[in-house]
Amino acid sequence: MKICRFQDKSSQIRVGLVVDDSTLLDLTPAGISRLHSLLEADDPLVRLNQLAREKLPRLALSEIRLCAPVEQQEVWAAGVTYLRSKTARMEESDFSATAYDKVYAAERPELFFKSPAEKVVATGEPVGIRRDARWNVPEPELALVLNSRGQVVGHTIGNDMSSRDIEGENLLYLPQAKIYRHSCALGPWIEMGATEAMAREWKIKIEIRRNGKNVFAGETSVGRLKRRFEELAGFLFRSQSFPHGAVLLTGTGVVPPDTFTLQERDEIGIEITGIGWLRNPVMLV
Ligand code: DO4
Ligand code: MG
Repeated sequence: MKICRFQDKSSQIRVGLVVDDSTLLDLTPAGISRLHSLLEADDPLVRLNQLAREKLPRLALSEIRLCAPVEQQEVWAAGVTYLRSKTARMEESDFSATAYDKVYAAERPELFFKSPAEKVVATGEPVGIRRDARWNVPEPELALVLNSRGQVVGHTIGNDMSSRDIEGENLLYLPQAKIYRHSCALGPWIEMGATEAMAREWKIKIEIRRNGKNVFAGETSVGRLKRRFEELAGFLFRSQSFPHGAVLLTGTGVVPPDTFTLQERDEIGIEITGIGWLRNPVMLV
């Protein structure tokens, strides 16, 4: 079952239950005005099944605007969790190469802060490439939606936009390579109820179009993620609390060739089978 945040014609942000490719149920008359109450429920699926049986207004997806599926959660990211990410990063960096090698194998994963909720962009909104970087890439990632108890209650699609030249120059520049305006996209909605075993069957696909032509396409499988979801969530919640819950990107397994960099007006499409599509144009920030 898929839940979303959306804006209707009145511009008010509401919560919806997506029923099929073209329709959602507006949960406002059932007293649900925030995702938080669903994510924190003892059994969100039981609650969603009850809501699905209620007589609620049906809206066409074509008539609403989807908002990023985050309210007050911090967005964090795991890194170097796929072999492909480790090798690409070891190639781009001279003196930091061993750091990537070590963290891939270490017990403790790499986790970094990515974005406050209010800076996350939704599907359809532009993601950014830094004007002081010359090598910019998208990172298509499965995102875990965690409640305040650290439980994985849903999944969404994330784009961890990154400046590879800045990161490659010096690993201490990682926050600048990763955190800037429009550097994090999430959406289109949250898929609820899939187990880790189910999610590991999903494919992550990306396509990038420029002037109407495909300039890069790649794919991986969530099954190639080296670490278990609970392991990543467990480390994130160590000596830390998230009263609003958190979103955790799980790392990229698709890296375009070294000759590729994003350009303004490129169109990025990321599909995770089992969730849907996250689509964003690119702008210079
Ligand atoms: O170590 C740098 C970041 C890694 C990352 O974002 C990823 O592997 O997805
Ligand atoms: Mg990443």
